[in-house]
Amino acid sequence: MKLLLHIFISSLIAGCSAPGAFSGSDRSNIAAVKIDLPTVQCVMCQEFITDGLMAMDGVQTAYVNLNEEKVLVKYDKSKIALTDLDQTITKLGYQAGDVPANAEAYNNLPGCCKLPQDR
Ligand SMILES: [Cu+2]
Repeated sequence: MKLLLHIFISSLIAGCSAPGAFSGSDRSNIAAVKIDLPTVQCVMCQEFITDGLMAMDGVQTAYVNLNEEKVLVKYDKSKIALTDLDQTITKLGYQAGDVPANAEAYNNLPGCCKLPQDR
């Protein structure tokens, strides 16, 4: 009797499932900065500023400290410049460091968020 051996060669294609290059941010691009918020008043201000900064592409975290009147921002330097952060804050109606608030935005803030002399 003849035994026929059929040899099946199966080629296994090793799927190299490496996740590939992350298109996102490189850790070395992350910077942290504290920006003075001399006109910040209340919890609402805190929310406005946090939300405004977090909405920016490249901002990782934004934490407003009401007692210190500062915001701590971690951001991607390859996407955002420090002046962009200032600009976002001033457009929300708040002074950012030495950069004055946008007057119109400030006028549109709720009363509790304005300086005591403007309420
Ligand atoms: Cu407020």
